[in-house]
Amino acid sequence: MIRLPRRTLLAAGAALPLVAIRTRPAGAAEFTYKYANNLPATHPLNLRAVEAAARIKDATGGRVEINVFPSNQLGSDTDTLSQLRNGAVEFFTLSGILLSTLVPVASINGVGFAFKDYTQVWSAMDGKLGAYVRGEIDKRGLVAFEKIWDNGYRQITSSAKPIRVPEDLNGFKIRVPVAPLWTSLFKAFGASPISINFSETYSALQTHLADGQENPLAVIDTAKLYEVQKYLSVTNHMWDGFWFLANRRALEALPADAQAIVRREFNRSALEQRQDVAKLNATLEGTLKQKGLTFIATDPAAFRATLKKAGFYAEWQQKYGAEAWSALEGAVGSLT
Ligand code: X2X
Repeated sequence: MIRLPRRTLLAAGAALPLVAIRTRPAGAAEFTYKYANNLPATHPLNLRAVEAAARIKDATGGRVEINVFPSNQLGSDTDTLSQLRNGAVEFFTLSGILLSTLVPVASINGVGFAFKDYTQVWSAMDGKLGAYVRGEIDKRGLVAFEKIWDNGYRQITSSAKPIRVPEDLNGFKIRVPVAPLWTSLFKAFGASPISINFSETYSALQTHLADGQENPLAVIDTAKLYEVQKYLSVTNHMWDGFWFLANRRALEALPADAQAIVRREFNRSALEQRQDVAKLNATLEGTLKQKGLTFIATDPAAFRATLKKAGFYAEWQQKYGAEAWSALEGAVGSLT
């Protein structure tokens, strides 16, 4: 046995706690972050986000662990946006239209019947219009990654009566997400929009607080809204996407290389998720018919004309201002 002077032993002992503080338990991450969203775990957004989180953990050598919380597990969209801002949640995907309660111009992609097709959507959102919106988001202390995720073209469902023509919306009690653009659009149709967070939507339809709602096919399917709705009118009345948002302080707390990895992998998953939704869109009409929904074709020109006549486009042109409106019209052509 080697005899050490007492002084040496004390010094070694004193050093131990320091060593313990510096060393993480094997396998524990240096940064454990939360990513919240409002969609069911089976939606392509969650399937692809889980993949991104696994790639991030791998590529950062286990330093960054991102736990995915689907289905508003951490709170409604309204609550989660507050949590994102104060840092209780580090990442959140939120519809740009809902984000407009904080960043007004972020709802601009939801202007009724603005985008002709997906080619136009992606070239605008990956191009100048998207860059403009991300710049405005940036001013509010949040970071939006470059690639927006697809929610989709929205369609109207109903449990009461089929919506075939714009006049059928007269007095129709329709759940809309909590944002002024949605309320304005359905008021322009003469409907009675009720603002309800997505987390309460299924039960609002089940209890007939609302007779209808509007969402893309992939949401109607994964959230099982077909269980409480009868008709689906193919209106394509607006295109909606989810910005992948980060709390700036939390993102910037990561080492630069890890920040780049996080950004890269979520952007990659966004592109893959867009493809997933495109594939689903090709089959979901059949799936949802089998699950009991009656599909109704509509004439988009008639719906658009109603909006125009009600002054919807003039109102929003004025609200967004000349710069934002010309960024939109630059992508989709004249709307007024
Ligand atoms: O709340 C909705 O309807 C949803 C899921 O489409 C959005 O996030 C806007």
